Amino acid sequence: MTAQQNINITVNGHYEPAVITLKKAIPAQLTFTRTSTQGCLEHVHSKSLDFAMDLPLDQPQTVTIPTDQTGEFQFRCGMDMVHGKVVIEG
Ligand SMILES: [Cu+2]
Repeated sequence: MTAQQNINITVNGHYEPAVITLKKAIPAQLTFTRTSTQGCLEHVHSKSLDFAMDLPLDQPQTVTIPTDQTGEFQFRCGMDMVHGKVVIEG
């Protein structure tokens, strides 16, 4: 039984990994670390996961996301050009 789901995402012109699969009802955190000035990825946001934050270079930023619903939830860069998604499975 996993008590917590902690996912590290590297932001390096894109999101890696770009697809993150999580289990429903287990608390989850995403930690974004931007390691490149490439692109317009200094901001990340998600309407469906209800977060928005800046990503200072080489400073990991962590957000807690809801896991109460199954489905696919997109997150995007500041200009909505680069996408990633969280898939929550039951
Ligand atoms: Cu962008």
